[in-house]
Amino acid sequence: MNREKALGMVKEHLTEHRYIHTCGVMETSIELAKRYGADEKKAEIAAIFHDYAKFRDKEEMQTIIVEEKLDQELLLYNSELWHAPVGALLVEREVGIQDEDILNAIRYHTSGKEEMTILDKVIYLADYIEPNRQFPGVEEVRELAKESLDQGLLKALQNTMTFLMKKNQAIYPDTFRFYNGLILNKRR
Ligand code: DGI
Ligand code: FE
Ligand code: FE
Repeated sequence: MNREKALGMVKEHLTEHRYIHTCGVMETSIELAKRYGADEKKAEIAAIFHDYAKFRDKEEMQTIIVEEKLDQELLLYNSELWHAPVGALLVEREVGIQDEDILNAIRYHTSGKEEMTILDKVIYLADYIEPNRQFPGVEEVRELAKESLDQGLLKALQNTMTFLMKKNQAIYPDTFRFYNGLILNKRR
């Protein structure tokens, strides 16, 4: 699928703000894919569709999680996590994308998981550092991302987990596994 067609398909599902974010993730994903050796075309398509389900009704996402037998534990955690696995399913079903590498990058873009491919990591990090993002700590992660994919990810995860913990929010197990994997790999 070409970029224009993909952007046109996703645009009707997003707000203006989220569409601008999506374009930023697309540009940053391609840069990171070049730098760290992921498939640039897959990175482009995964980035364009990564937030496809962001504005679905909670009830619709809940029904999909139950009926499609996604991880039922998701229902215990922040509903912000749901748009990633639900998005992967809907992008396959409604857009017709079948490439598992692309679908996985969408599926794990919010939580991460223990074993992430380079493409999964590229999308996760691009989502965090794309140029329209403005929050404390993002500049430090942008700098780290120029030198090391894993160092950038580690700082991004530390920021996110600290942020969630300060708000008394639970940390989804895959997020912990992603974090632990990065720490344990680094020591190897
Ligand atoms: O969709 P975006 O806003 O572009 O970014 P995202 O897909 O990374 O979603 C971020 C949201 O997900 C943010 O509100 C924090 C939440 N989140 C991420 N990891 C976890 C989490 N929430 C909980 N409870 N636990 C997590 O591990
Ligand atoms: Fe998202
Ligand atoms: Fe996003």
